[in-house]
Amino acid sequence: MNQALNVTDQLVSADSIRSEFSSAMSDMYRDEVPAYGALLDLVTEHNQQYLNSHPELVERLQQVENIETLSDQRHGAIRLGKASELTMMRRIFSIMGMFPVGYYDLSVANVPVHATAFRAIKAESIRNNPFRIFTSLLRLELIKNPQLREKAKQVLDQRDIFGDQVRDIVATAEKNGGLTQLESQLFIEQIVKVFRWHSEAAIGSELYTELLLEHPLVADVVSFKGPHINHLTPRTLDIDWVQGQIHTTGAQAKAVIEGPPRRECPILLRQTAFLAIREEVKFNDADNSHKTLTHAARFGEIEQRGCALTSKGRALYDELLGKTRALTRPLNDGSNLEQYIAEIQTVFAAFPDNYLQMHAEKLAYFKYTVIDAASAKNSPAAGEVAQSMDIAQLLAAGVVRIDPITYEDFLPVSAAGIFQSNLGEQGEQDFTDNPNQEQFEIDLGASVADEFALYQQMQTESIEQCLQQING
Ligand code: OOG
Ligand code: NI
Repeated sequence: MNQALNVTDQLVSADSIRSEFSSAMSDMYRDEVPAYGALLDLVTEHNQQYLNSHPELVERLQQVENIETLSDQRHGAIRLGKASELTMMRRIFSIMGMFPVGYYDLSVANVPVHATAFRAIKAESIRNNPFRIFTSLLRLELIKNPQLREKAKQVLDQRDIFGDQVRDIVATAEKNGGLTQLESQLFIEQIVKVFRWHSEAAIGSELYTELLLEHPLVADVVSFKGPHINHLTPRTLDIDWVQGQIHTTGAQAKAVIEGPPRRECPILLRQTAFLAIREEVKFNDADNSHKTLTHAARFGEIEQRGCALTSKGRALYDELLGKTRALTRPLNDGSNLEQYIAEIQTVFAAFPDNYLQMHAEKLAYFKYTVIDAASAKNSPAAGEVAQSMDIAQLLAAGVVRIDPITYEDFLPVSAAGIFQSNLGEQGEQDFTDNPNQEQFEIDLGASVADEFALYQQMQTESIEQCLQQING
Protein backbone atom coordinates (compact mmCIF):
# COMPACT_ATOMS: atom_id res chain seq x y z
CA MET A 1 0.00 0.00 0.00
CA ASN A 2 1.35 3.44 -0.78
CA GLN A 3 1.44 6.23 1.72
CA ALA A 4 -1.39 8.28 0.28
CA LEU A 5 -3.74 5.34 0.63
CA ASN A 6 -2.66 4.85 4.20
CA VAL A 7 -3.63 8.36 5.07
CA THR A 8 -7.03 8.00 3.40
CA ASP A 9 -7.64 4.75 5.23
CA GLN A 10 -7.37 6.48 8.54
CA LEU A 11 -9.92 9.18 7.83
CA VAL A 12 -13.10 8.95 9.82
CA SER A 13 -16.43 9.39 8.05
CA ALA A 14 -18.18 12.75 8.08
CA ASP A 15 -21.28 10.99 9.45
CA SER A 16 -19.43 9.76 12.48
CA ILE A 17 -17.88 13.19 13.11
CA ARG A 18 -21.40 14.64 13.00
CA SER A 19 -22.70 12.04 15.48
CA GLU A 20 -19.88 12.70 17.90
CA PHE A 21 -20.26 16.42 17.52
CA SER A 22 -23.99 16.22 18.21
CA SER A 23 -23.47 14.18 21.33
CA ALA A 24 -20.67 16.46 22.58
CA MET A 25 -22.98 19.44 22.07
CA SER A 26 -25.66 17.64 24.03
CA ASP A 27 -23.27 17.01 26.93
CA MET A 28 -22.23 20.63 27.02
CA TYR A 29 -25.78 21.94 26.84
CA ARG A 30 -27.06 19.57 29.53
CA ASP A 31 -24.36 21.01 31.70
CA GLU A 32 -25.08 24.63 30.86
CA VAL A 33 -28.90 24.42 30.79
CA PRO A 34 -30.02 21.70 33.23
CA ALA A 35 -33.68 21.89 32.19
CA TYR A 36 -32.54 20.70 28.77
CA GLY A 37 -31.21 17.48 30.29
CA ALA A 38 -34.51 16.94 32.06
CA LEU A 39 -36.38 17.52 28.80
CA LEU A 40 -34.15 15.05 26.95
CA ASP A 41 -34.82 12.39 29.59
CA LEU A 42 -38.55 13.03 29.44
CA VAL A 43 -38.61 12.65 25.66
CA THR A 44 -36.43 9.54 25.60
CA GLU A 45 -38.51 7.75 28.19
CA HIS A 46 -41.80 8.60 26.59
CA ASN A 47 -40.60 7.67 23.08
CA GLN A 48 -39.67 4.25 24.36
CA GLN A 49 -43.13 3.73 25.84
CA TYR A 50 -44.73 5.07 22.70
CA LEU A 51 -42.78 2.69 20.46
CA ASN A 52 -43.66 -0.24 22.71
CA SER A 53 -47.33 0.48 22.32
CA HIS A 54 -47.25 1.32 18.58
CA PRO A 55 -45.66 -1.62 16.73
CA GLU A 56 -47.07 -0.49 13.38
CA LEU A 57 -45.25 2.84 13.78
CA VAL A 58 -42.01 1.00 14.55
CA GLU A 59 -42.39 -0.97 11.35
CA ARG A 60 -43.01 2.19 9.33
CA LEU A 61 -40.20 4.20 10.89
CA GLN A 62 -37.73 1.38 10.39
CA GLN A 63 -38.16 1.65 6.65
CA VAL A 64 -36.64 5.12 6.62
CA GLU A 65 -34.93 5.74 9.93
CA ASN A 66 -32.61 4.39 12.53
CA ILE A 67 -34.95 3.59 15.37
CA GLU A 68 -32.08 3.09 17.82
CA THR A 69 -31.14 6.74 17.79
CA LEU A 70 -34.60 8.21 17.40
CA SER A 71 -34.53 10.09 20.69
CA ASP A 72 -31.14 11.66 20.09
CA GLN A 73 -31.28 15.34 19.64
CA ARG A 74 -32.23 16.39 16.16
CA HIS A 75 -31.28 20.01 15.74
CA GLY A 76 -29.80 23.12 17.25
CA ALA A 77 -29.62 26.78 16.29
CA ILE A 78 -26.99 29.47 16.16
CA ARG A 79 -27.05 33.14 15.13
CA LEU A 80 -24.10 34.70 13.34
CA GLY A 81 -23.10 38.33 12.98
CA LYS A 82 -21.20 38.68 9.72
CA ALA A 83 -20.57 37.14 6.32
CA SER A 84 -17.10 35.79 7.11
CA GLU A 85 -18.55 33.85 10.06
CA LEU A 86 -21.14 32.27 7.81
CA THR A 87 -18.57 31.27 5.19
CA MET A 88 -16.34 29.68 7.80
CA MET A 89 -19.30 27.91 9.38
CA ARG A 90 -20.15 26.41 5.99
CA ARG A 91 -16.62 25.00 5.74
CA ILE A 92 -16.82 23.62 9.28
CA PHE A 93 -20.18 21.95 8.78
CA SER A 94 -19.13 20.44 5.51
CA ILE A 95 -16.43 18.48 7.39
CA MET A 96 -19.30 16.92 9.36
CA GLY A 97 -21.30 16.14 6.22
CA MET A 98 -23.73 19.03 6.74
CA PHE A 99 -24.64 21.20 3.76
CA PRO A 100 -26.80 24.30 3.43
CA VAL A 101 -30.37 23.48 2.45
CA GLY A 102 -33.11 26.05 1.97
CA TYR A 103 -33.33 29.79 2.50
CA TYR A 104 -35.43 31.23 5.32
CA ASP A 105 -36.35 34.90 5.37
CA LEU A 106 -37.33 35.80 8.94
CA SER A 107 -37.79 39.48 8.17
CA VAL A 108 -41.40 38.52 7.40
CA ALA A 109 -41.84 38.18 11.13
CA ASN A 110 -39.89 41.29 11.99
CA VAL A 111 -36.85 39.24 12.99
CA PRO A 112 -33.83 40.84 11.28
CA VAL A 113 -32.11 37.64 10.13
CA HIS A 114 -32.11 35.25 7.24
CA ALA A 115 -31.04 31.65 7.53
CA THR A 116 -30.32 28.22 6.15
CA ALA A 117 -30.22 24.74 7.65
CA PHE A 118 -26.98 22.78 7.54
CA ARG A 119 -27.82 19.11 7.28
CA ALA A 120 -27.01 15.76 5.74
CA ILE A 121 -28.51 15.34 2.29
CA LYS A 122 -28.20 11.67 1.30
CA ALA A 123 -30.79 9.19 2.59
CA GLU A 124 -28.10 6.98 4.07
CA SER A 125 -26.32 9.86 5.84
CA ILE A 126 -29.61 11.11 7.24
CA ARG A 127 -30.32 7.65 8.56
CA ASN A 128 -26.89 7.55 10.14
CA ASN A 129 -27.44 10.85 11.86
CA PRO A 130 -29.91 13.58 10.92
CA PHE A 131 -28.52 16.29 13.23
CA ARG A 132 -28.97 19.75 11.72
CA ILE A 133 -28.12 23.31 12.67
CA PHE A 134 -30.47 26.16 11.85
CA THR A 135 -28.03 28.96 11.13
CA SER A 136 -29.11 32.59 10.98
CA LEU A 137 -27.17 35.59 9.84
CA LEU A 138 -27.95 39.00 11.29
CA ARG A 139 -29.00 41.58 8.71
CA LEU A 140 -27.46 44.80 9.95
CA GLU A 141 -29.07 46.70 7.09
CA LEU A 142 -32.43 46.13 8.77
CA ILE A 143 -31.37 48.15 11.84
CA LYS A 144 -33.13 51.43 11.30
CA ASN A 145 -30.97 53.73 13.41
CA PRO A 146 -27.80 54.44 11.35
CA GLN A 147 -25.58 55.28 14.34
CA LEU A 148 -26.51 52.11 16.14
CA ARG A 149 -26.03 50.11 12.95
CA GLU A 150 -22.52 51.51 12.64
CA LYS A 151 -21.67 50.74 16.28
CA ALA A 152 -22.90 47.16 15.90
CA LYS A 153 -20.92 46.78 12.70
CA GLN A 154 -17.73 47.94 14.39
CA VAL A 155 -18.13 45.43 17.20
CA LEU A 156 -18.78 42.59 14.78
CA ASP A 157 -15.96 43.60 12.42
CA GLN A 158 -13.51 43.20 15.25
CA ARG A 159 -14.57 39.87 16.65
CA ASP A 160 -13.06 36.50 15.84
CA ILE A 161 -15.30 33.69 17.00
CA PHE A 162 -13.06 30.89 15.69
CA GLY A 163 -9.40 31.45 16.51
CA ASP A 164 -6.36 30.07 14.70
CA GLN A 165 -6.65 26.50 15.94
CA VAL A 166 -10.05 26.13 14.30
CA ARG A 167 -8.82 27.67 11.09
CA ASP A 168 -5.81 25.33 11.06
CA ILE A 169 -7.77 22.16 11.56
CA VAL A 170 -10.37 23.16 8.97
CA ALA A 171 -7.57 23.78 6.49
CA THR A 172 -6.10 20.36 7.33
CA ALA A 173 -9.44 18.64 6.73
CA GLU A 174 -9.86 20.43 3.42
CA LYS A 175 -6.36 19.57 2.31
CA ASN A 176 -6.59 15.86 3.22
CA GLY A 177 -10.24 15.37 2.36
CA GLY A 178 -11.17 14.58 5.96
CA LEU A 179 -9.83 14.06 9.47
CA THR A 180 -8.13 11.21 11.27
CA GLN A 181 -9.62 9.93 14.51
CA LEU A 182 -7.27 12.05 16.57
CA GLU A 183 -7.81 15.18 14.50
CA SER A 184 -11.52 14.66 14.59
CA GLN A 185 -11.54 14.62 18.39
CA LEU A 186 -9.58 17.84 18.46
CA PHE A 187 -11.88 19.33 15.84
CA ILE A 188 -15.03 18.47 17.81
CA GLU A 189 -13.55 19.89 21.00
CA GLN A 190 -12.67 23.11 19.22
CA ILE A 191 -16.03 23.53 17.49
CA VAL A 192 -18.06 22.77 20.61
CA LYS A 193 -16.07 25.54 22.28
CA VAL A 194 -17.09 28.00 19.57
CA PHE A 195 -20.73 27.40 20.58
CA ARG A 196 -20.30 27.66 24.35
CA TRP A 197 -21.87 30.27 26.55
CA HIS A 198 -19.90 33.41 27.47
CA SER A 199 -20.91 34.93 30.75
CA GLU A 200 -18.81 37.98 30.04
CA ALA A 201 -20.08 40.34 27.38
CA ALA A 202 -17.95 41.69 24.55
CA ILE A 203 -19.42 45.19 24.88
CA GLY A 204 -20.42 47.70 27.54
CA SER A 205 -23.81 47.66 29.25
CA GLU A 206 -24.91 50.91 27.64
CA LEU A 207 -24.55 49.63 24.11
CA TYR A 208 -26.19 46.36 25.17
CA THR A 209 -29.23 48.26 26.36
CA GLU A 210 -29.41 50.25 23.14
CA LEU A 211 -29.20 47.07 21.07
CA LEU A 212 -31.83 45.40 23.20
CA LEU A 213 -34.21 48.27 22.57
CA GLU A 214 -33.62 48.03 18.83
CA HIS A 215 -34.31 44.27 18.83
CA PRO A 216 -33.49 41.60 21.45
CA LEU A 217 -32.05 39.45 18.71
CA VAL A 218 -29.58 42.12 17.67
CA ALA A 219 -28.38 42.32 21.28
CA ASP A 220 -28.07 38.55 21.43
CA VAL A 221 -25.84 38.42 18.36
CA VAL A 222 -23.70 41.52 18.85
CA SER A 223 -23.04 41.47 22.60
CA PHE A 224 -21.18 38.19 22.92
CA LYS A 225 -17.76 36.82 22.08
CA GLY A 226 -19.22 33.81 20.37
CA PRO A 227 -22.40 32.43 18.78
CA HIS A 228 -23.67 30.42 21.75
CA ILE A 229 -25.90 27.53 20.76
CA ASN A 230 -29.30 28.95 21.64
CA HIS A 231 -31.21 25.67 21.81
CA LEU A 232 -31.04 21.97 21.11
CA THR A 233 -34.01 19.84 20.20
CA PRO A 234 -34.73 16.15 20.68
CA ARG A 235 -37.41 14.44 18.63
CA THR A 236 -40.60 13.26 20.25
CA LEU A 237 -43.20 10.89 18.82
CA ASP A 238 -45.99 12.61 20.74
CA ILE A 239 -45.46 16.32 21.09
CA ASP A 240 -48.85 17.02 22.68
CA TRP A 241 -48.02 14.70 25.56
CA VAL A 242 -44.56 16.19 26.15
CA GLN A 243 -45.93 19.72 25.89
CA GLY A 244 -48.19 18.90 28.83
CA GLN A 245 -45.21 17.66 30.84
CA ILE A 246 -42.62 20.36 30.12
CA HIS A 247 -43.40 22.05 33.44
CA THR A 248 -41.97 19.00 35.24
CA THR A 249 -38.49 20.00 34.03
CA GLY A 250 -38.77 23.19 36.03
CA ALA A 251 -39.08 25.29 32.90
CA GLN A 252 -42.09 27.05 31.44
CA ALA A 253 -43.55 25.81 28.16
CA LYS A 254 -44.21 28.08 25.23
CA ALA A 255 -47.97 28.45 24.90
CA VAL A 256 -48.60 27.03 21.47
CA ILE A 257 -47.23 24.17 19.37
CA GLU A 258 -46.08 25.59 16.05
CA GLY A 259 -46.85 23.98 12.70
CA PRO A 260 -49.64 21.71 11.52
CA PRO A 261 -52.28 20.39 13.92
CA ARG A 262 -52.24 16.89 15.42
CA ARG A 263 -53.07 14.32 12.73
CA GLU A 264 -53.14 10.56 12.12
CA CYS A 265 -50.46 10.99 9.45
CA PRO A 266 -48.09 13.68 10.72
CA ILE A 267 -46.79 16.11 8.13
CA LEU A 268 -43.76 18.40 8.12
CA LEU A 269 -42.78 19.53 11.57
CA ARG A 270 -44.47 20.43 14.84
CA GLN A 271 -42.40 22.12 17.51
CA THR A 272 -42.61 23.75 20.89
CA ALA A 273 -40.08 24.99 23.42
CA PHE A 274 -39.51 26.00 26.97
CA LEU A 275 -38.95 29.68 27.40
CA ALA A 276 -35.42 31.02 27.49
CA ILE A 277 -33.77 31.07 30.88
CA ARG A 278 -32.44 34.35 32.28
CA GLU A 279 -28.67 34.21 32.72
CA GLU A 280 -26.31 36.65 34.32
CA VAL A 281 -23.89 38.45 32.05
CA LYS A 282 -21.01 40.63 33.22
CA PHE A 283 -20.37 43.86 31.39
CA ASN A 284 -17.07 45.72 31.62
CA ASP A 285 -17.92 49.34 31.13
CA ALA A 286 -15.69 52.11 29.81
CA ASP A 287 -15.35 53.73 33.23
CA ASN A 288 -13.83 50.46 34.45
CA SER A 289 -16.92 49.59 36.42
CA HIS A 290 -18.58 46.19 36.16
CA LYS A 291 -22.25 45.67 35.77
CA THR A 292 -24.21 42.44 35.86
CA LEU A 293 -27.42 42.18 33.85
CA THR A 294 -29.52 39.19 32.90
CA HIS A 295 -29.95 38.05 29.33
CA ALA A 296 -32.58 35.61 28.05
CA ALA A 297 -31.49 33.67 25.01
CA ARG A 298 -31.09 29.99 25.65
CA PHE A 299 -33.92 27.51 25.73
CA GLY A 300 -34.87 23.91 24.98
CA GLU A 301 -37.13 22.73 22.22
CA ILE A 302 -38.87 19.55 21.11
CA GLU A 303 -39.93 18.56 17.63
CA GLN A 304 -42.19 15.98 16.09
CA ARG A 305 -41.42 15.23 12.48
CA GLY A 306 -43.78 13.96 9.82
CA CYS A 307 -43.88 13.43 6.12
CA ALA A 308 -42.01 15.69 3.67
CA LEU A 309 -44.45 17.42 1.32
CA THR A 310 -44.14 18.01 -2.41
CA SER A 311 -44.39 21.60 -3.55
CA LYS A 312 -48.09 20.94 -4.19
CA GLY A 313 -48.52 19.63 -0.63
CA ARG A 314 -46.51 22.50 0.75
CA ALA A 315 -48.62 25.05 -1.12
CA LEU A 316 -51.72 23.49 0.44
CA TYR A 317 -50.09 23.59 3.90
CA ASP A 318 -49.14 27.26 3.47
CA GLU A 319 -52.61 28.12 2.23
CA LEU A 320 -54.32 26.40 5.17
CA LEU A 321 -51.94 27.90 7.72
CA GLY A 322 -52.53 31.33 6.20
CA LYS A 323 -56.28 30.78 6.42
CA THR A 324 -56.03 29.72 10.05
CA ARG A 325 -53.89 32.69 11.02
CA ALA A 326 -56.27 35.06 9.28
CA LEU A 327 -58.96 33.75 11.64
CA THR A 328 -56.90 33.52 14.84
CA ARG A 329 -53.28 34.31 15.46
CA PRO A 330 -51.96 32.38 18.45
CA LEU A 331 -50.90 34.69 21.26
CA ASN A 332 -47.72 34.12 23.25
CA ASP A 333 -49.59 34.27 26.55
CA GLY A 334 -51.80 31.34 25.54
CA SER A 335 -55.00 33.28 26.13
CA ASN A 336 -56.59 32.20 22.82
CA LEU A 337 -55.06 28.73 22.67
CA GLU A 338 -58.29 26.71 22.63
CA GLN A 339 -59.80 28.84 19.94
CA TYR A 340 -56.64 28.57 17.84
CA ILE A 341 -56.49 24.77 18.16
CA ALA A 342 -60.16 24.45 17.20
CA GLU A 343 -59.63 26.76 14.24
CA ILE A 344 -56.54 25.01 12.89
CA GLN A 345 -58.13 21.56 13.23
CA THR A 346 -61.16 22.68 11.25
CA VAL A 347 -59.20 24.42 8.51
CA PHE A 348 -56.74 21.51 8.12
CA ALA A 349 -59.58 19.02 7.58
CA ALA A 350 -59.00 19.96 3.93
CA PHE A 351 -55.60 18.23 3.99
CA PRO A 352 -56.02 14.46 3.39
CA ASP A 353 -55.01 12.50 6.47
CA ASN A 354 -54.26 9.18 4.85
CA TYR A 355 -50.93 8.13 3.30
CA LEU A 356 -52.44 6.41 0.27
CA GLN A 357 -54.52 9.43 -0.53
CA MET A 358 -51.61 11.81 0.05
CA HIS A 359 -49.61 9.59 -2.29
CA ALA A 360 -52.32 9.45 -4.94
CA GLU A 361 -52.72 13.22 -4.87
CA LYS A 362 -48.94 13.72 -4.98
CA LEU A 363 -48.97 15.79 -1.80
CA ALA A 364 -46.06 14.03 -0.09
CA TYR A 365 -42.85 12.13 -0.78
CA PHE A 366 -42.58 8.42 -0.09
CA LYS A 367 -39.95 5.77 0.05
CA TYR A 368 -40.83 2.65 -1.96
CA THR A 369 -39.67 -0.71 -0.66
CA VAL A 370 -40.16 -4.21 -2.06
CA ILE A 371 -42.21 -6.04 0.54
CA ASP A 372 -40.84 -9.49 -0.16
CA ALA A 373 -37.97 -9.38 -2.60
CA ALA A 374 -37.43 -13.13 -2.65
CA SER A 375 -40.96 -14.02 -3.67
CA ALA A 376 -41.26 -11.11 -6.12
CA LYS A 377 -38.19 -12.37 -7.91
CA ASN A 378 -38.13 -16.11 -7.42
CA SER A 379 -41.68 -17.23 -7.93
CA PRO A 380 -41.74 -17.39 -11.73
CA ALA A 381 -45.31 -16.20 -12.10
CA ALA A 382 -45.11 -13.34 -9.65
CA GLY A 383 -41.66 -12.40 -10.89
CA GLU A 384 -42.71 -12.26 -14.49
CA VAL A 385 -45.79 -10.23 -13.79
CA ALA A 386 -43.88 -7.91 -11.47
CA GLN A 387 -41.22 -7.31 -14.08
CA SER A 388 -43.72 -5.94 -16.54
CA MET A 389 -45.24 -3.51 -14.04
CA ASP A 390 -44.41 0.09 -13.35
CA ILE A 391 -44.08 1.33 -9.79
CA ALA A 392 -47.72 2.41 -9.45
CA GLN A 393 -48.87 -1.04 -10.56
CA LEU A 394 -46.41 -2.68 -8.21
CA LEU A 395 -47.85 -0.67 -5.37
CA ALA A 396 -51.42 -1.55 -6.32
CA ALA A 397 -50.45 -5.23 -6.62
CA GLY A 398 -48.97 -5.20 -3.14
CA VAL A 399 -45.43 -5.98 -4.31
CA VAL A 400 -44.02 -2.74 -2.92
CA ARG A 401 -45.00 -0.62 0.06
CA ILE A 402 -44.71 3.11 0.61
CA ASP A 403 -43.58 4.87 3.76
CA PRO A 404 -43.43 8.60 4.30
CA ILE A 405 -40.03 10.24 3.85
CA THR A 406 -39.35 12.28 6.98
CA TYR A 407 -39.25 16.05 6.65
CA GLU A 408 -35.71 17.20 7.37
CA ASP A 409 -36.12 20.95 7.14
CA PHE A 410 -37.75 23.85 8.96
CA LEU A 411 -40.80 26.08 8.57
CA PRO A 412 -40.35 29.85 8.47
CA VAL A 413 -43.62 30.74 10.24
CA SER A 414 -42.85 28.21 12.98
CA ALA A 415 -39.26 29.41 13.29
CA ALA A 416 -40.56 32.96 13.68
CA GLY A 417 -42.90 31.75 16.42
CA ILE A 418 -39.98 30.09 18.21
CA PHE A 419 -37.81 33.20 17.87
CA GLN A 420 -40.56 35.46 19.16
CA SER A 421 -41.67 33.40 22.12
CA ASN A 422 -38.10 33.57 23.34
CA LEU A 423 -37.47 37.19 22.67
CA GLY A 424 -40.45 38.29 24.68
CA GLU A 425 -41.96 39.92 21.62
CA GLN A 426 -45.40 39.63 20.21
CA GLY A 427 -45.50 39.05 16.46
CA GLU A 428 -46.17 42.21 14.57
CA GLN A 429 -49.13 42.41 12.30
CA ASP A 430 -47.63 44.40 9.45
CA PHE A 431 -45.10 41.94 8.13
CA THR A 432 -43.05 43.04 5.18
CA ASP A 433 -41.09 40.30 3.59
CA ASN A 434 -37.73 41.33 2.38
CA PRO A 435 -35.85 38.25 1.22
CA ASN A 436 -32.34 38.54 -0.12
CA GLN A 437 -31.26 35.03 -0.98
CA GLU A 438 -28.74 36.32 -3.47
CA GLN A 439 -26.82 38.25 -0.81
CA PHE A 440 -27.13 35.36 1.64
CA GLU A 441 -25.53 33.01 -0.87
CA ILE A 442 -22.74 35.50 -1.56
CA ASP A 443 -22.07 35.68 2.20
CA LEU A 444 -22.28 31.91 2.49
CA GLY A 445 -19.91 31.43 -0.42
CA ALA A 446 -22.18 28.80 -1.95
CA SER A 447 -25.74 28.33 -3.04
CA VAL A 448 -28.27 26.58 -0.85
CA ALA A 449 -29.80 23.30 -2.02
CA ASP A 450 -33.48 23.08 -2.93
CA GLU A 451 -35.22 20.85 -0.37
CA PHE A 452 -37.87 19.63 -2.82
CA ALA A 453 -35.22 18.43 -5.27
CA LEU A 454 -33.53 16.48 -2.45
CA TYR A 455 -36.74 14.69 -1.40
CA GLN A 456 -37.63 14.00 -5.01
CA GLN A 457 -34.24 12.42 -5.47
CA MET A 458 -34.70 10.23 -2.38
CA GLN A 459 -38.05 9.06 -3.69
CA THR A 460 -36.68 8.39 -7.19
CA GLU A 461 -33.73 6.45 -5.82
CA SER A 462 -36.04 4.24 -3.79
CA ILE A 463 -38.11 3.48 -6.92
CA GLU A 464 -34.98 2.63 -8.87
CA GLN A 465 -33.87 0.30 -6.11
CA CYS A 466 -37.21 -1.51 -6.12
CA LEU A 467 -37.15 -1.98 -9.88
CA GLN A 468 -33.60 -3.23 -9.71
CA GLN A 469 -34.49 -5.72 -7.01
CA ILE A 470 -37.41 -7.03 -9.00
CA ASN A 471 -35.80 -7.01 -12.41
CA GLY A 472 -32.16 -7.44 -11.57
C1 OOG B 1 -33.83 29.73 15.55
C2 OOG B 1 -35.29 29.45 15.51
C3 OOG B 1 -35.57 28.45 14.42
C4 OOG B 1 -36.65 26.20 14.61
O1 OOG B 1 -36.69 25.10 15.19
O2 OOG B 1 -37.53 26.58 13.83
C5 OOG B 1 -35.50 27.07 14.88
C6 OOG B 1 -33.40 30.70 16.61
O3 OOG B 1 -34.15 31.03 17.55
O4 OOG B 1 -32.24 31.13 16.48
O5 OOG B 1 -34.60 26.57 15.48
NI1 NI C 1 -35.34 24.96 16.72
